[in-house]
Amino acid sequence: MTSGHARALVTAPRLAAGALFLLLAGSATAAEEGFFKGPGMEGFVKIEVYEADGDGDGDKETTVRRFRNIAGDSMFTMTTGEKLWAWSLESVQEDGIEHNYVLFDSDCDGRFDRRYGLDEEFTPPDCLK
Ligand SMILES: [Ca+2]
Ligand SMILES: [Ca+2]
Repeated sequence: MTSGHARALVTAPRLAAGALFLLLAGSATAAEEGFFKGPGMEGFVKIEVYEADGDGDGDKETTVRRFRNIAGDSMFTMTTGEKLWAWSLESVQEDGIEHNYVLFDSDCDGRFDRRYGLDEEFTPPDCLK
C-alpha cells in the first residue's frame, strides 16, 4: 500500500530472511513492457551478496548482489543458476522510473523485457523452474 515496504526490501539486507520479493498485494502492478538496457556497473562496488527465497518455497534459489556508488545510489542484481533475471537501480538524486526501477527478464532470454517501479511486486520468472 505504500512504497515504504518496497524501499525497505530493495535496500534492506533482511530480504535474505526469506520473504518473497513481494512488496504488497493490492498495488496495481503495471510493469512496462519493452526492451531495457541494464544500467551498467561503472562506479559501483559490491557491498553484499546473499541467497534469498524469491518464491516462498523454502529454497533459496536466488543470489542477490548489492552494490553502491560514491553518490549513494543503490543497485542490486538477482541471479538464479547463473541467469541474471533482475537488475535494479535506486538513485538518491533523481526521482522517477528512469532512475529508480527493477529491470526483469520474464522469459530468460537474457534481455530485460519489463521494468517495474521499486514499489512493485515480482517473483523469479517461471522460466527458471
Ligand atoms: Ca524459492
Ligand atoms: Ca527477456
